[in-house]
Amino acid sequence: MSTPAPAETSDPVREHTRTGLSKAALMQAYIDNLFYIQGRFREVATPHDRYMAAAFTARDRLLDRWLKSAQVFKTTHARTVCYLSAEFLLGPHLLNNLVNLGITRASREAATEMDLDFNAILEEEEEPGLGNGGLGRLAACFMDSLSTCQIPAIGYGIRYEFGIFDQAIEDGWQVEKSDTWLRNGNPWEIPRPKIRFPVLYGGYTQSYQDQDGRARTRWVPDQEIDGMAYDTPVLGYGVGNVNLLRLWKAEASQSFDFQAFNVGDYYGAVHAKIEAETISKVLYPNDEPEAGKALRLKQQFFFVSCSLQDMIRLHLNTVGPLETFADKFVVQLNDTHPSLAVAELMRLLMDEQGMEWEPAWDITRRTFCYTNHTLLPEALETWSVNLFERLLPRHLEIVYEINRRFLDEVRMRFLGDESRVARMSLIAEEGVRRVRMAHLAVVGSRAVNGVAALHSELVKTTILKDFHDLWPEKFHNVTNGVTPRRFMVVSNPRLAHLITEVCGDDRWIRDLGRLRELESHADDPEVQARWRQVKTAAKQDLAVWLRQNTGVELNPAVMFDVLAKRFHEYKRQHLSILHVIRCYQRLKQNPGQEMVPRAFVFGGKAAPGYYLAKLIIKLINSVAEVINHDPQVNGSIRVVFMPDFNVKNGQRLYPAADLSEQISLAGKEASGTGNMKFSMNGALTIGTLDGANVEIREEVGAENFFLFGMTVDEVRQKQSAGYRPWDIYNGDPELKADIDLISSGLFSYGDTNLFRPLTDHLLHQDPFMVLADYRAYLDCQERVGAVWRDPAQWDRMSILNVARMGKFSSDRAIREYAERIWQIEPLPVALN
Ligand code: CRA
Repeated sequence: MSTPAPAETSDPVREHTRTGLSKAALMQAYIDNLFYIQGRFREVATPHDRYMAAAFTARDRLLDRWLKSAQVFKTTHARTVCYLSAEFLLGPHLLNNLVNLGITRASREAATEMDLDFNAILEEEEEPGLGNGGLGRLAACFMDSLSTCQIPAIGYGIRYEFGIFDQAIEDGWQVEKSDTWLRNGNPWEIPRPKIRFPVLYGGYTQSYQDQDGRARTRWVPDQEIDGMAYDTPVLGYGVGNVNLLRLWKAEASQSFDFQAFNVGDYYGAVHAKIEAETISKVLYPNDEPEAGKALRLKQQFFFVSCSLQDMIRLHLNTVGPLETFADKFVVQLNDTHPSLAVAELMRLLMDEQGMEWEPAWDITRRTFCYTNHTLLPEALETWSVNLFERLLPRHLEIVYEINRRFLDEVRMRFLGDESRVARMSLIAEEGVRRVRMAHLAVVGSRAVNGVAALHSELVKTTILKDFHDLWPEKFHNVTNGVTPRRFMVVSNPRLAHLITEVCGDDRWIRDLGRLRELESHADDPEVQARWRQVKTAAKQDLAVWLRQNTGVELNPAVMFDVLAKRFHEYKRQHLSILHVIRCYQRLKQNPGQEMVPRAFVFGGKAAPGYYLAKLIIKLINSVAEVINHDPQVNGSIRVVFMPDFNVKNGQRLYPAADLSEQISLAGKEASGTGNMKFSMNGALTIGTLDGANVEIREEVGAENFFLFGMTVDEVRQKQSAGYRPWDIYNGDPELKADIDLISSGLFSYGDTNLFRPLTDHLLHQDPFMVLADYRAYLDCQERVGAVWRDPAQWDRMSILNVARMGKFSSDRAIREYAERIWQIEPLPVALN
C-alpha cells in the first residue's frame, strides 16, 4: 500500500547520500549505513542490521533539518515551549519519520529494488515504551504536533533503561516481563556526554552572609549524581521544523569525587555508581500513581533539575540575563510529576544565581503552566513531609516559604475563613503531614488546564474549587487530541489512501478539519463499499496477528467489538465482560436465537500491584477459554485478549475495530484518547458521558454515537442517596444470572473462590457503579446490534464519524495551547 505523503522532492542539488530523498539516494544511503555503521555486507546482514541501516538512513535526513531548525531558533532567539513530562510513550519511530519526511513511497520502492521486505524491516523496531498510557502517549502526540505546527519546543523527560513492562498472558494471568528496549541499541538518540548537570539530594541547609552582607542559604547535600542528555530529533509532518526530545540518564557524578570520598573502598565506589544509575533505571508502571516511593521522588527531582539547569544554561548562552527567562521559555508541567520544578527554579535563581525572592518568584510564576490529568483522589500526588525533607531539605524550606506567602494572600481575600486556608495549604496537616503537589503546581503556575471540557469544569468545581474561587482567570480547558500522522497515516495506510482519493488531496493530514469533505460521500454506495473493504482488510490483518499470537481465530466478517486501554476499575472492563457473559447465556438458553455475531477483543496492561485489575484480566481470559471452546456458541461469539497492548499493537488494533468501548463511569475518565483513535479509524463508539466522549458525541452527532449510562449528576445523586449494588443484583434476574455464573466456577474449573474478591466487591461496594449502568449498557448494545444489521447505515455512521473528527487532532490542541496559554507564535523553518 502506498501512503499519501507530502510532495516527494528530488532536487538534484540535494542528492547527497545523507540528505537526498530520491529512491537512488536512499538505496545508496542504506548500503553505506549497513557497511559503515553496522559493519555488514548485504549478504550476511541480519534483520536487525537491516532495520538499523534503514533507521540511520532516515535519521541522517532528520539531522539535516534539525541543524537548520537549531540555527533559525538560535538566531531569532525564539520563544520556546519546554514540555516537562515524566513519560513519553513514543512508539516506533521509523515509519513515522518516513511519513513526516515524505519518503514512504520512495523507501518502499528502494526496498523492493534491493529485494528487501519493507514491512519486515519496520517490524524489527523495538518501541520505546517510556510511558504508561494516555498521559505518556499524549506527550508523544504533542511532540509530533509541536513540530508540525512549527512551534519551537523541547520535550524533557527521563531515559528509562526499562520502560513499561512487556505483558505476557500465562494461564490467563498477566505476567510482567522486563522491557529491554535498549538491548540492541537505539539508533534514534544522540548521546551528549558533555551536556550533563549535577543533581543533588539529601544533607542539610546552612545560613550564611554573602559578600554584600545579604542573608543567604546554602544547601549541603550528601549525594550528587549526574544527568546526561540523550537527544532524539522530532520532525514535523511536511515541514522543515525539527524539535528536540531531551531525555536524561542518571550516572555517577564525575565532579563529586567519589573515589576520594570512598578512599580505598573500591566496592563502595562501584556501589555508589550503581546507586546513582538506578535513578533512571525503570519507569514506575502505574497509570495513576501509588505509594510514595523515595525513588520515584528522586526521579521526579532528577529530570526537573537537569531540565531547568539546561534551560538556564541555554538562556545565559543565547539571550543573556535571567530577568527575561519567562519571555524565552514557557514550561508546561505534564501533571504534577514535574511540579518540583516550581521549588527548583526558585532555588536555582536564588541560591545559584543570587537573585532575591521577589524577582525569582515573579519569573517562576510567569514561567510555569500546569495540566491536570485526573480527578481520582488517590491519584493526586502528595509526598510525606518527612521523605521530602530527607531528600530535598532546601526545597522543603522553599515550599514552606511559598506557602507562608500564599496563605497570607488567601487570608487577606477570605477574612476569617481558616478552614479554607487549611484546605488550600500546600501542606496537608491531618495525619502524617504531606506536601500537596497539585497545590504547589497551581500556586507556581500562571495557567492551569484540564484535558476535556467536562474534566476542566469538574476541576474548577471539585478538586481545585478553592483555587478557582481565588484565581478564576488562571483556569482553562484544552481538550486532548491525537496525531493523525501516527494514528491514521502510519497505522491505517489503506484508509488514508481512500480518504485522500475521496477528498481530492492529502491536505487533511495537516488540517484534519478537511475530513469534513467526506460528509457528502457518506451515502455514496461506491464509497461505502470501498470503506467496508478497507475495514475488512484491517480486520483480516488483525485476525492473522491474533491467530499467530494467541491461537484464537476470528472471522473478519463479524463485528469487532474492541475494548483496549489500561486496566482500571473505573474504566469498567468488567461491565463489558458481563455483557459477553449475557450474550453467552442467551445463546445457550436459546440456541436458535438471532444474535449479531461478534468478536470481543480486549487489550491492556494492569499495574503489577493492582490485584483486582489483574483478576479482571484473568476473568476475561477465563471467559474466552470457555466460550471459544464451546461449539454451540463459538460461531456467534468469540473472545480474545490481545497481549501486550502498546503503541505498536494499538496501531494494529485501531484500524480493525468496528465498535469502540468507552464505558468508564461518568466523571472518572479525564479525557481518554483511545476513544479518538478508534473513531478516527471509523469505529463507532459505545460510551458514557465521560471525558472527551462528550465532545466526540457533540462533533459526530448524537445519532452517530451509542450513548448509555448515568450522567455525572445522576452518579452523584445515586451516591448521596446511598448506593446499594446488592439491591440492583437482586432486582435484575439477568444480571444476577451473569454474576452467579462467574461465582458458580464455570470459568474457573469449578473453583468458586477464584473470582470472589471481584464478585463480592461488585455486590457490596461497586465503587464505579458497574451494576447501576449494567441494564442501560445491555440495552444500548442491542441498539448497536440493530444498526449493524443495516450495513449501509453502519457505513454511513462510520464515514460521518471520521469526517467529523477534525477537532481531535493534537494539532488543534497544540494551537490552542500556543494561543491561549503559551502566547507563542509558529516559527517556520524552510524546507531547503
Ligand atoms: N491515565 C487520564 O486518566 C487522559 C490522559 C491524558 C490520564 C486520561 O483520561 O486521557 O491522562 N490521567 O490526558 C493521568 O495519567 C495522572 O493522570 C491517564 O492517562
